[in-house]
Amino acid sequence: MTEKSTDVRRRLFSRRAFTATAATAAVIAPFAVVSKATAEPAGKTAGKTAGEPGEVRRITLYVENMPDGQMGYGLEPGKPTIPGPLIEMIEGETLEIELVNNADVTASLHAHGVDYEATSDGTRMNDSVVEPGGRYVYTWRTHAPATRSDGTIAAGSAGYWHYHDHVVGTDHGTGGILRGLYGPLVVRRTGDVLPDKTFTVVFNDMKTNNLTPAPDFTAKLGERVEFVVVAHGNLFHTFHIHGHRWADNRTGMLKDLEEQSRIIDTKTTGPAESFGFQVIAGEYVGPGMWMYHCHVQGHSDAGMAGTFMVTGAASEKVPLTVTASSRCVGPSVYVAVTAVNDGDVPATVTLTTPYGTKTVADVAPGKQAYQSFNARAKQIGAGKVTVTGTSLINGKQVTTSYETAYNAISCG
Ligand SMILES: [Cu+2]
Repeated sequence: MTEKSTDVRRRLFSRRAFTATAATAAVIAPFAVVSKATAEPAGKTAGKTAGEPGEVRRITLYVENMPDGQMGYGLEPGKPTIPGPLIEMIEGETLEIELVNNADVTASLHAHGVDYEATSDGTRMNDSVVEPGGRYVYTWRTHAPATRSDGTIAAGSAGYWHYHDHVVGTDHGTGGILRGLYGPLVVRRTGDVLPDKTFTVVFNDMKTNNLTPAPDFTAKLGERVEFVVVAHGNLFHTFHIHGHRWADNRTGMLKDLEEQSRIIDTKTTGPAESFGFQVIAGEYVGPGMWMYHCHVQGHSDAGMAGTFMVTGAASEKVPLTVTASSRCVGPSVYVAVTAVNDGDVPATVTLTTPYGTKTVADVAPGKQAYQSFNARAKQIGAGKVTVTGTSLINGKQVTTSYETAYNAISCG
């Protein structure tokens, strides 16, 4: 027998509180990213891009024990998360990470994708591990793309990478990774479009972010959402998300209309591989509870599935300020109706009264549709006008209706 969809939903939603912290793990962002990102309100994503690389930055990362034998990295003592905090860099930057080991076993920090000396590789072999109670500084460098003297291209560091322990349990960190010592590392290129929010999905053997079922994520319709997907352990996984798709390239976005990168909605990822992409939440599909899951059937059936909840945004309405009034022009009554477009996009506005209807196409943001309707009478009772506005919002045609009253009036 197949499981009823309501049962699936109940199961998927039965531990929301438990996963909330995992979905909102802390973020380490380069200064340039922070200053740019806070310059504009969330949702206004156009033009929000990664800035120039900053100075050498230094952060402190804590390794700690967690309940049930798990372990996590955190930016503050007593606040470890699984996955660990999102660490963002801009190509050209150097990050010094002081790892403080508050756990009861020797731990370390090993990064993928960035440049480092052997003494920053997080292995026992290079003595770059941290005893309980100890601390150690790892240095990660990054670089922009360049042309070598022979004309070939040296790739830049930008990409969706990750970090993890390399010493707990075995000299490969097998125990540390299993217990939760892993996290996302995003290296951006100057000019990259920044997301409104980033979600990390780590398929770790048969768990997702060390949880079963997988955690749930929430975004507003139209928000630019970034997913970082990592696999760990001994299994291959196929990430899939419903209703959304991306380009199979560095950013997940097409650079221009000519780019031929394949558009996909599934990607298979093996141990320590990672990728990332950005989507506009609900674009062309609207709000809803969109499932994401590993598409290896036995894995999804075993709980490697969660939801990407896209809620309706405020901008899902066509915002109009509507006023109506009755007045005398000589002996005749007129009903005047005004609708101001308070939105960010043009709206087609229809004004409807008992005395006639008028449609004004493409009313620009800040502009108004206006009509004074002749009632062809000396007096009228109180009544109502209806105004509808229609706009294309997030690729979807949205119509919103408003009603406003006008007063009774007697002229002449
Ligand atoms: Cu899987």
